[in-house]
Amino acid sequence: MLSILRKARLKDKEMRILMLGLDNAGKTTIVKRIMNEDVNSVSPTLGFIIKTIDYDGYKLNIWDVGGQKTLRTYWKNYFEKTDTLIWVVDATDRERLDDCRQELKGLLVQERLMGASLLVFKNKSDVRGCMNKDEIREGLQLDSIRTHKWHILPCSAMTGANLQEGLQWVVQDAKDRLFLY
Ligand code: G3D
Repeated sequence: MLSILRKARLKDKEMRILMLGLDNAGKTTIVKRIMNEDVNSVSPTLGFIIKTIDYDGYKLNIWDVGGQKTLRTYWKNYFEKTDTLIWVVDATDRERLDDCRQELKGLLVQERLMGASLLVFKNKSDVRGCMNKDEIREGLQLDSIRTHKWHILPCSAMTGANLQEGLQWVVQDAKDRLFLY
């Protein structure tokens, strides 16, 4: 049933994207950069922000939800109808990589997120000495994911690098799914 509804929406070229990650990963800055807004005035997201972007003929509704530990229990309220989960990782935060892996693992077993694809944004890639793609891939144990189609992209909300490529992947994945069902 869920997949039929999802397909109907994809046919309408409308997608629901849930952007999650630990606090300070750069979620809000990514959304602002994509929207061409000022990225120097970002304050922590205490609730959620929804932004709609038109991309390649698709209407992308991006939900940016606060990632502080106290807010993570509310994440589940946003799972419904998610087409793509964008998991944002702070590539400079080695100390919390394990925490980051556990939070992601917890999401991927959620029934209401089954059927959603996963894009991992390795954010803050502009910072020298940050973790590389393989370190994040191994640290998050991405290769062991069997339940979701996934992809990892290094990006920077500061420079804007690879953000459009990320949206392109999201839209291409939606197009591919229309043929799969
Ligand atoms: P969040 O929404 O995931 O909690 P924010 O994260 O978007 O609030 O970003 C947290 C901090 O990381 C901000 O710095 C922001 O400027 C910085 N940041 C976000 N993305 C990047 C990036 O790609 N590169 C670099 N170098 N910094 C980034 P402050 O100083 O305001 O806390």
